[in-house]
Amino acid sequence: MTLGTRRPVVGIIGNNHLINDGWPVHLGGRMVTEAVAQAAGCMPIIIPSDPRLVSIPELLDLCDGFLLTGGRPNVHPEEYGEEETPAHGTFDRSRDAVALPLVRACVERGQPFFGICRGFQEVNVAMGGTLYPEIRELPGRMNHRMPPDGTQEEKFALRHKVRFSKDGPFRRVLGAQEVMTNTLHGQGIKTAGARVRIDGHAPDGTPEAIFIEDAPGFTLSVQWHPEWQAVSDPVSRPLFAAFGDAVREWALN
Ligand SMILES: [Mn+2]
Repeated sequence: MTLGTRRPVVGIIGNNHLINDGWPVHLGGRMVTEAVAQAAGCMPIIIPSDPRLVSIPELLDLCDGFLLTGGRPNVHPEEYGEEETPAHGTFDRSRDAVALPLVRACVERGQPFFGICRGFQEVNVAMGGTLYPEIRELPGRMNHRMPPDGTQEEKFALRHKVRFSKDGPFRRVLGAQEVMTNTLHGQGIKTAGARVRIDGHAPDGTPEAIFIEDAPGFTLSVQWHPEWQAVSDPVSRPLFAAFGDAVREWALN
């Protein structure tokens, strides 16, 4: 099969938000759409993450791959069998209801997805893993959250190392054992889900890079934000390029 004039389609699973004092919108950041188009070479479309509006079979059919974005709302702890507390922050139950079954379906089919930040946490929860609501409160952990003040450059500055395992896919894709990344997350993986392999850690032991063991498709997901300067950053670019290659391959088969 050929794709004709269109590029492979990446469905962007973003968040439901209220803007302008209560105006409800489906949101996908421009950094992400630009990264998909310019660094992965695919056509970005923003999916309304609401199970009343879209079904999983339709999404799998319409899109060649999926990008699960970061976002302020966290995966609801009920999804991993824990009670809601104030530390868990805000939620997006509609997104949970789309993203979690979508990840499981993609793993099963070998359809590519790339999880970023909340998306990374979502992949873990979809596979049965759990999260810490606030990792900076754990002994020995650094603060991985976004600096509260400063310019966008300062917020997305490279702030910690991530070290990959010797024989894992991240080292293969990036050609490096260790890289520097930004860090803008409050939550982190507590226990890894079934087949979730932690392939990279921050120096304080926080999981930063995962993939799904024995999954037929692209499943790499990261706790940091590679969409920041995706075209020029030496770590972001190969990740998006590898994702784009996987989506192209899926689209052609
Ligand atoms: Mn981090």
